[in-house]
Amino acid sequence: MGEFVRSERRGAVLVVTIDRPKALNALNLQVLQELEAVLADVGDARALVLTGGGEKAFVAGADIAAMAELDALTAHRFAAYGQSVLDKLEALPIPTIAAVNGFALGGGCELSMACDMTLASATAVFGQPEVKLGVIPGFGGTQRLVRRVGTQRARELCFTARNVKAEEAVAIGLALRVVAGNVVDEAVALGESIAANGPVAVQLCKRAILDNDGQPLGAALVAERQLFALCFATADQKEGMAAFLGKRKASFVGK
Ligand code: DAK
Repeated sequence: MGEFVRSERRGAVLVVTIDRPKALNALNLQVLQELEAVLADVGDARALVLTGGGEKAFVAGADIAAMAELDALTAHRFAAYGQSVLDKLEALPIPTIAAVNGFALGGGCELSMACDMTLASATAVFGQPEVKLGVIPGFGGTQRLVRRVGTQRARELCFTARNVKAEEAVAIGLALRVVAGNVVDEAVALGESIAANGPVAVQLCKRAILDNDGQPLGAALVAERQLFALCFATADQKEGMAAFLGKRKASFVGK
């Protein structure tokens, strides 16, 4: 367990909390390193929920005090490392859910977009305010934001640096839905509902969607049918179909 990043199992779901409330959970090098270490060992969890500690923030961005010390070379290294950690999060085999419980600004918004889905509390605020600081998004914001909300909206959000509240975040596709109650509980419930399905099939769905983003349809469909065929090499496919035909609940083993 790190100083700023902790994880706990809730059933089949691993809940990872970035907990540095004095700086509204801002991402410095140590936070990124601790997050990378947690991502490297998710055990047999079937879904991961990522959230922020404290009442106010998911993550209020990259650490501005730390960034203020960078030169061009160290800024490039910091961005490359941050991008690599977010890439690992995005490529995690199991589904990931960002439970956004307050400010998700700059690197925090980018972190939420590296997750498969985002649930927003009523107090969630998203945005890419980097241009107010004289920099551009450095952890993938100019790229993943386009994929989530489209080119025109991404341009508007990056150029204006304006904040986006929870309802609007849902309307533009930045979040899946607004949660009235506890957003982490709701994210865990979503993770548990996913965990009830065939784990290999869920993981291959993720692969099919992620690996083929932006590919021509023909090539993507070739990849999809290869992954579909792969399912037939698993015990879970046999169990899932036998359970349906036997009118009973499937018991998946993840193989
Ligand atoms: N970094 C460091 N400290 C932060 C922080 C941050 N991003 N956000 C908040 N804090 C600290 C505040 O300094 C304050 O510390 P103390 O003064 O108490 O010591 C404490 O958290 C509480 O914050 P506030 O007092 O400001 O709280 P408020 O409720 O008044 O305001 C706020 C909340 C979220 C609106 C405000 O804190 C705020 O505007 N924060 C900054 C948000 C922001 O601009 N985030 C984007 C950061 S830029 C790159 C790599 C990465 C990136 C860019 C380039 N390369 C290397 C190329 C990414 C950039 C970003 O993420």
